[in-house]
Amino acid sequence: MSFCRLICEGIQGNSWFDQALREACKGIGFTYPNPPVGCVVVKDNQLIATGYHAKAGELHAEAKALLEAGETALGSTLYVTLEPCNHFGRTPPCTQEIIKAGVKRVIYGVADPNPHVTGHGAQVLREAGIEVHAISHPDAEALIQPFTKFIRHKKPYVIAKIATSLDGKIAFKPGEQTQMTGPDSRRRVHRMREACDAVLVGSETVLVDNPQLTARFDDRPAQRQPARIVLDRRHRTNPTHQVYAKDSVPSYCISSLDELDSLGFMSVLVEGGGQVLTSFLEQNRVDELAWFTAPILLGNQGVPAIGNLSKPLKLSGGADFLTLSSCQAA
Ligand code: AOF
Ligand code: ZN
Repeated sequence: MSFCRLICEGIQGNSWFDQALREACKGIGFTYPNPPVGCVVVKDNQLIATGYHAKAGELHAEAKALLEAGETALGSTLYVTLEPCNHFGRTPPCTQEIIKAGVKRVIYGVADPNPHVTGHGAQVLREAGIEVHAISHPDAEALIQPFTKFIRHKKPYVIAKIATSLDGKIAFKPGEQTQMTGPDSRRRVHRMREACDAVLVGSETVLVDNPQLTARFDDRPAQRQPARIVLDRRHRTNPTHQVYAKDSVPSYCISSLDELDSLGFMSVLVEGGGQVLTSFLEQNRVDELAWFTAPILLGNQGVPAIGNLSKPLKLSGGADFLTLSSCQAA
């Protein structure tokens, strides 16, 4: 499971843990610099309360769910996607809320990669006599991939999105826009934009496509908009391009990947074009590749998706910095 697949397909199952994951998903895109976290409180096989972390500075998922549960939390089981924290940050430790509420059992999906928290939350709960199970859930891991990368490396989690013909081309001729993918892929891409902190393209894409880089859906308003970034080393773009529209989200024009890091985003969706994607790949800066393949052939004169590489790049198995997230053809 990858972060992209999780945000595009959602959580399908109906276990208590799946419900906690579904709660967590409500916070995706809003929690920066915190991870999205979800929680459900269950007693006698009945759902008592739910909670999710909505925004940094606001209640953590467990605290919110326990507040809703009140006294009925006594003797309950708490399912939470992330190991409960045991530190004073913007909010007090969740472990103390859990102990105070008299929770009997805690089942959590993944350890908190935050060096201030790792291991201690579970340990403190166990010391208080609470039964604790860490289940290493792959969806819980996927959910916090951007947070994990950001907290460990102080760099954004990079998702590279690319749409090609079956023969790996991104346009029929240079300088020409070729519509390839259909409504399903389009919906997925806009969902990715909605979930990521920022969307990045190269200057060539701005000059050829003049994209807005906003999240748009046919059947609902977008819940949030990503910041927009143009990687423009030669200063070819200008304020009249749509990506620089003066609205509620900021736009940035940058000339290096170091500059990208200093912007401090937790997740960035790189949408191309070929040169930008190649430079991210060459510099080992792609964490996840969302490759859409359209049932069309563009021929040898077509524009290749990837430019020259200095060495072959193996996408799965051999290279752990890349996860191939294949999405079906339109
Ligand atoms: C939890 N439940 O819902 C979240 C957690 O500054 P604070 O107090 O909001 O703490 C932020 C840190 O807490 C964050 O870096 C991560 O380690 C953890 N997030 N923990 O038990 C939650 N959002
Ligand atoms: Zn907490």
